[in-house]
Amino acid sequence: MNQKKSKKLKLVIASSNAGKIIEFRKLLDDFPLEIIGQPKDFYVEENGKTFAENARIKAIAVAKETGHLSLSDDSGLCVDSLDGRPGVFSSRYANSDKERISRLLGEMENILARSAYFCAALCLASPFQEILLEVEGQCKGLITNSPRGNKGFGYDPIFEVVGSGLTFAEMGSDEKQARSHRGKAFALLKPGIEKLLNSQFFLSSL
Ligand code: ITT
Repeated sequence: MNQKKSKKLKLVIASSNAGKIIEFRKLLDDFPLEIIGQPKDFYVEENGKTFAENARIKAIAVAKETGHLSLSDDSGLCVDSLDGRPGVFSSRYANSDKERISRLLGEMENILARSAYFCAALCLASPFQEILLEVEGQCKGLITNSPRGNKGFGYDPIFEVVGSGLTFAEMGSDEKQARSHRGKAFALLKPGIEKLLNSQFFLSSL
C-alpha cells in the first residue's frame, strides 16, 4: 500500500457493539489507517427494512457526525423456520445477549428444522457522506439446542457453522473470521479499500 501521507487516515468503526469492533480492528490491522471508535453514546435510529439499508444509515450518520471515513456493519441471524426472524431485529430481540439467546431458544423449543444463516452488510462512507463501498456476506448454520462455547459475542454460542460441528463461540477468532458472514463480507470489501488507499485522486479529495 503506498499511501503517501505520513499521518494515517482516520477510519471510524460505526458501531457500538464491542464484539464487532474487536473483529474489525483485527480485519483492518494491515491497513495504514488509524482506527477509531464512534463517539460515545452516539445513537442512530436503524429504521431500514434490510441489513444493507441499515448499514448505509449508520455509515452516513457517523461520517456526518465525525467528518471521517466511516465503516458500518448491520448484521443479524435469520432462522428459516421463523420466516427469517430475528433478522434485522436481531439486536432488538431482547435487552442482552443472554436474553436474546434465551428468547430464540424458547421460540425454537419444539422446532426440529434448525437451519439459519448470519448476514452482515458492510458500508464504507466518505467524510462527505457518500457511499464508497457496499458488500454483504452470509454464513450458513444450525441453531443448537443449548449454548456451547464462551468465545465471540452475541448469538455465537447457539450458532453451529455448517460442516464444522462447532459453534462460533467454540472457534478461535481466525477460524470465525475465515467462515463468518463478517469475514466473508470483509474479503469482498478489502480490494475496494486497497484501491481507495492507492488512489491519489481519492486521497487528495479528503
Ligand atoms: P451497532 O448497530 O452499533 O453496530 P448492534 O449490536 O445493535 O450494534 P446490529 O443492529 O447490526 O448491531 O445487530 C446485530 C445483532 O446480531 C446483535 O444482536 C449482534 O450481537 C448479533 N450479531 C451480529 N454479528 C454477530 C456475530 O458475528 N456473532 C454473534 N452475534 C452477532
